[in-house]
Amino acid sequence: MDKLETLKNWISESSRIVAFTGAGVSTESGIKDFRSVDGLYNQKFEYPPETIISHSFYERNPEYFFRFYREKMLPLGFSPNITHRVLARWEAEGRLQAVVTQNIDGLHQKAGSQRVHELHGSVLRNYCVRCRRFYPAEFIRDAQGVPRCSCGGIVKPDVVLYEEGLDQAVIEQSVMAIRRADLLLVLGTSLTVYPAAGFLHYYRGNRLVLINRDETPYDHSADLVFHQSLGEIFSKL
Ligand code: CNA
Repeated sequence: MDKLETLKNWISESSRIVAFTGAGVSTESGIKDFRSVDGLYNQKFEYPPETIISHSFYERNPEYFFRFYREKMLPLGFSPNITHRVLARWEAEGRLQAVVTQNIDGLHQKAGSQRVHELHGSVLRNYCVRCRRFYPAEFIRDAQGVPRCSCGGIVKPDVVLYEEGLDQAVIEQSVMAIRRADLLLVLGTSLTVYPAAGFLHYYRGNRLVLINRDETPYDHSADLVFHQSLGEIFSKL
């Protein structure tokens, strides 16, 4: 049986699918990832993205951080693609238990997914670091320089920066979903960012499917691997 047929069979036999997603799920919506040949890493900046969106860089140089963030990290006005939509459909059909995502773009929810665990937060939520007042993403986009609350505090995106810890409740929900999964789909992630990539180790089943254009360090431990574009595969599912 060919690989796609196997995948289709596994999907139809599953009722607790978990999708573990990364930036590659959103490239076909027009949002750049970090590591593809045309990703953010390969554009010319004074520092690599991971330096700029680290906690210490944000503390030292908030002006620069927000300039980069506004230009490159604030993906407003994009629409979900076929992969987001199929995952949402499977949840509505009772087949998919949860999406665990490293993405911060909110596109899974925009496609209709309800159980989405956002390991790295979301650009759609922003809070004043002093009074905790909430601000929408448009406020960050439209502000000049460092966005400030009416109380004077910096309005910080609810996004986990490098050097910052993940939210404990989100970790627990993600681990629980992955442990209980009968089929784990790992989609569009280079699996190089930790601790997120390590979550795969919580899976106990024997149907680990990896769909990613480039090779990943986990290819050898997957039960089925596709080095293809997600749109190509999901348009057939
Ligand atoms: P990454 O390290 O940039 O890897 C993305 C992977 O996706 C690469 O290995 C590509 O080969 C693959 N890929 C790209 N497009 C496709 C496609 N159409 N079909 C199949 N595979 C594809 O991204 P990760 O998510 O692994 O890295 C984690 C970082 C990136 C997280 O902290 C994210 O928050 C951060 N990020 C998020 C977004 C977003 O929210 N959309 C965008 C850019 C970076």
